[in-house]
Amino acid sequence: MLLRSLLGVLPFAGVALSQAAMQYTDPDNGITFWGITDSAHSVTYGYVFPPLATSGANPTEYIGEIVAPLASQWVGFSLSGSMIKSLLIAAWPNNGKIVFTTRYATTNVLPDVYNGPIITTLPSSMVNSTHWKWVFRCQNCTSWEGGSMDPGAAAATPAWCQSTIAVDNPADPATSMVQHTDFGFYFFAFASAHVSASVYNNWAAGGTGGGSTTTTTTTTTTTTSTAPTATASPYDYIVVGSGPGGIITADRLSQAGKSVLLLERGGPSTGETGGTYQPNWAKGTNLTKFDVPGLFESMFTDANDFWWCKDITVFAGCLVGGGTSVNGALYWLPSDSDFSTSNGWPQAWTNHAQYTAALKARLPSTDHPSTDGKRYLEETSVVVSKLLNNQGYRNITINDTPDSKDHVYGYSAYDFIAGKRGGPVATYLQTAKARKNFKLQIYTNVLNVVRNGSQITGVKTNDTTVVGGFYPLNPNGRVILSAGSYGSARILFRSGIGPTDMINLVKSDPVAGPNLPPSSQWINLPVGYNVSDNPSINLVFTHPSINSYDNWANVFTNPPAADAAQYLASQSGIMAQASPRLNFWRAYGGSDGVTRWLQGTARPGAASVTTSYPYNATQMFTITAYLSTGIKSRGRLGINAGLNAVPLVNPWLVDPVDKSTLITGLQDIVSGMSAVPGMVMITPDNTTNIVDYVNNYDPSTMNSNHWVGSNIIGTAGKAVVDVNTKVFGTNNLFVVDASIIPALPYGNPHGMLMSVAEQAAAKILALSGGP
Ligand SMILES: Cc1cc2nc3c(=O)[nH]c(=O)nc-3n(C[C@H](O)[C@H](O)[C@H](O)COP(=O)(O)OP(=O)(O)OC[C@H]3O[C@@H](n4cnc5c(N)ncnc54)[C@H](O)[C@@H]3O)c2cc1C
Ligand SMILES: *[C@@H]1O[C@H](CO)[C@@H](O)[C@H](O)[C@H]1NC(C)=O
Ligand SMILES: *[C@@H]1O[C@H](CO)[C@@H](O)[C@H](O)[C@H]1NC(C)=O
Ligand SMILES: *[C@@H]1O[C@H](CO)[C@@H](O)[C@H](O)[C@H]1NC(C)=O
Ligand SMILES: *[C@@H]1O[C@H](CO)[C@@H](O)[C@H](O)[C@H]1NC(C)=O
Ligand SMILES: *[C@@H]1O[C@H](CO)[C@@H](O)[C@H](O)[C@H]1NC(C)=O
Ligand SMILES: *[C@@H]1O[C@H](CO)[C@@H](O)[C@H](O)[C@H]1NC(C)=O
Ligand SMILES: *[C@@H]1O[C@H](CO)[C@@H](O)[C@H](O)[C@H]1NC(C)=O
Ligand SMILES: *[C@@H]1O[C@H](CO)[C@@H](O)[C@H](O)[C@H]1NC(C)=O
Ligand SMILES: CC(=O)N[C@H]1CO[C@H](CO)[C@@H](O)[C@@H]1O
Repeated sequence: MLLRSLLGVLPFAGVALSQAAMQYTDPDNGITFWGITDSAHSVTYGYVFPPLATSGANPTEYIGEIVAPLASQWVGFSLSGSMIKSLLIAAWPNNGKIVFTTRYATTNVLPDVYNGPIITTLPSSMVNSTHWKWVFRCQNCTSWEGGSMDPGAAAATPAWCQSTIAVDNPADPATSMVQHTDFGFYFFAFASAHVSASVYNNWAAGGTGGGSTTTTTTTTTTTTSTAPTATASPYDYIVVGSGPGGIITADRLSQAGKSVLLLERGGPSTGETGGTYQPNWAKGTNLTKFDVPGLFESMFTDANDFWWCKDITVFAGCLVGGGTSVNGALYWLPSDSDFSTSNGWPQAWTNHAQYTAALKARLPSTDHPSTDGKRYLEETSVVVSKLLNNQGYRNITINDTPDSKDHVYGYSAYDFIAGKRGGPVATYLQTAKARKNFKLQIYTNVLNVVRNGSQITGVKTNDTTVVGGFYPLNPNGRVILSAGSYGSARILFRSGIGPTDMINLVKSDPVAGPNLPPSSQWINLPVGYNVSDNPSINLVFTHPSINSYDNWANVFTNPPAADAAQYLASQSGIMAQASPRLNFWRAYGGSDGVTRWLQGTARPGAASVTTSYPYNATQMFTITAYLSTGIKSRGRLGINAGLNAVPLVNPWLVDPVDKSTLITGLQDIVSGMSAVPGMVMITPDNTTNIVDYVNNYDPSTMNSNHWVGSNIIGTAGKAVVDVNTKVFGTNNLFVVDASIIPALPYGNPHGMLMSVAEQAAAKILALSGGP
């Protein structure tokens, strides 16, 4: 990445210091920092250090935070006070998460990305409707090439810098950026900003509060808070997480007469669940952001994005419905291939027909979601169908023949119902809620399962109204984890189940560590390995017939008045559908003898465009090409020291034939362009060929949010759950969510996952020894 300009060389001499670092406690995380809030931009810069060494070298780390109003597009600092030959750290918000960069400049141009510091973003980092906050641990951060800062200094002058101009590519830590728009210095006695090792280590591991402010202070206050005395009622089944896996399982178990507690860490989503977050234009109705299909693209551009799990570094929905309350709702009934042994399934799972039929009966699909039966904004499907007709594709109704996935295209299908988001929340959750033996409890975060060896006795939650936050099971009761590919893996680590390196991170955490069972009871399973996600690459085009719908930019704040009115009146029109319009599939034989499938999704608008030529944004549309069934690449997910869930090894295009197949697929797509007069590719444009485009594609934007495999189903020694979805080495712990799926299906996975949940619930009920 080329840097457009530099952070700048700050003149140091002669600057009058108007502020001095003071001690304050951040109310959100309870961490005691020393720092300032600059008077010009109201940006807070805080730091706290571990104790100085009594002999030998001082620790080389600290915890810092930047709290900035959204007007500050990016903020940086230099603890040495110099901008050249010094460690520069900058951060900015992007899609509800914080992106940070470490830089170093030797001259007054081009601060390069600098390697060496080990930075961990801590869980209290967040973005809300007014501010962004980055709380981080910075290790190996007190010295750098040719310089250092002294954490024992009695007088130092760190610098801050701030910009009202966004970095060029906010998703990319290595992005170019123009020079800061303002900067300043202040006085800081680093020597006073230290806390005890235990307090520091707690905060550094993501813990909150509980800090004495200096190493010399001892706390003698007695606690006056009253501990809860109520004990939670036991249940036959405790299901953790109300995503599609959890909702369907909980519904079927409660239908069978079992008492079921469904615990969800997030809050309401659609109006039906009590959700109230809605655009102004829908005020006075029960239609929320999560109900209106046309608001899908605005999930990624809303500053108040409370629905994303803030402690998972990829997109994951933390609200009732999980991913199905925020996703594009593309809904493909599973094929036989999706459940085949060649796709990793045990033989006992291959006969999925009755479960898929049960799903279809509860949750039909539609490729014309508008309640008037008409299709809207279909210019993109017309153009792309012309492109594909020329290449031997057939036009089908996709969910009529789920096994047809080679050289076919059709209108995008969804599980929208009556012009609104449908999915498991609108169907299965409603039947469950009508039963007396079912309870959904929201805003309850499950921390770990509580177990005595292989026997699970219940779950520990953050609920402070019951003793120990503990929810017990009935005798023979069972726990089912449905917290998603990242969430369920983390609960397993925190319960002493998984690879030893992950459990040791939990052990080091002052809050979570003590809840682990003794190491003699740890269960070593490949939790987090084997993860797969579709690699996806966008091609952006223009065509004179396209209406990009203003790239969906104003759908939440100010959509075309007629479209909003039509939707409010009858849930019809453009707002009754998410952005995709056409989907297509093609099979590719690989040089390694393996067949891989390519899925295309076409939609008006584009997430980003890179071209040096002028183009007409009103006419742009995107084809996303995903590689699905057959890919060999696998990654690994896990947790970091702050217990945030993170990808540890990226799963995209690791296998060379995956990569060459996707390149061939992209080349095929564009090869037919001459048959469509007026169609121009603007990303990549004609200065970049497809091979270079793929080679230089930012991996973080290859993510399709279709993570599977972290708790892979299979045989003992190779997998995490057995043929009944029971976690190996336990008597009564199960996982039912996307994490058990052994390999990606042909298309976006939630349709297939819901059939998995139907089948899993049947197998769990049939398994002896339960309640
Ligand atoms: C932005 C985006 C777009 C997508 N688009 C599509 C699409 O168009 N079509 C498609 O088929 N798929 C799509 N997907 C993927 C699909 O949504 C997921 O595969 C699916 O939601 C996974 O379901 P799940 O049950 O495994 O977990 P999730 O849906 O992730 O649900 C997990 C639930 O558990 C809760 N939870 C997590 N941890 C805890 C805890 N410790 N205690 C209590 N509760 C907890 C969460 O809050 C959440 O409600 C998309 C995903 C994303 C993120
Ligand atoms: C610490 O950072 C320096 C660069 O400043 C780097 O050379 C060194 O390898 C890093 N040390 C560790 C242990 O990461
Ligand atoms: C956003 O977070 C900041 C920092 O914690 C806080 O001061 C502010 O009140 C929050 N705003 C809202 C709307 O919650
Ligand atoms: C909204 O939902 C509530 C509760 O289901 C219902 O009583 C009310 O009539 C609904 N309002 C509208 C405008 O649909
Ligand atoms: C597919 O064929 C049907 C029937 O002829 C037609 O109505 C539809 O528009 C075609 N689909 C596309 C995307 O062109
Ligand atoms: C438990 O965690 C959830 C999700 O983070 C949160 O909304 C809730 O307020 C927490 N409850 C308590 C008592 O802290
Ligand atoms: C744990 O299980 C063992 C046998 O499996 C039993 O002897 C012991 O009493 C149990 N401990 C508790 C605290 O329940
Ligand atoms: C851009 O495209 C739109 C829609 O085709 C058209 O109305 C408009 O005139 C075009 N603008 C330019 C500058 O060509
Ligand atoms: C590349 O595209 C630009 C913009 O569409 C066009 O002006 C130019 O002629 C093209 N060059 C070649 C070599 O096709
Ligand atoms: C079923 C399966 O493919 N399991 C693999 C998961 O990953 C581990 C570690 O790479 C392998 O050993 C397993 O075979």
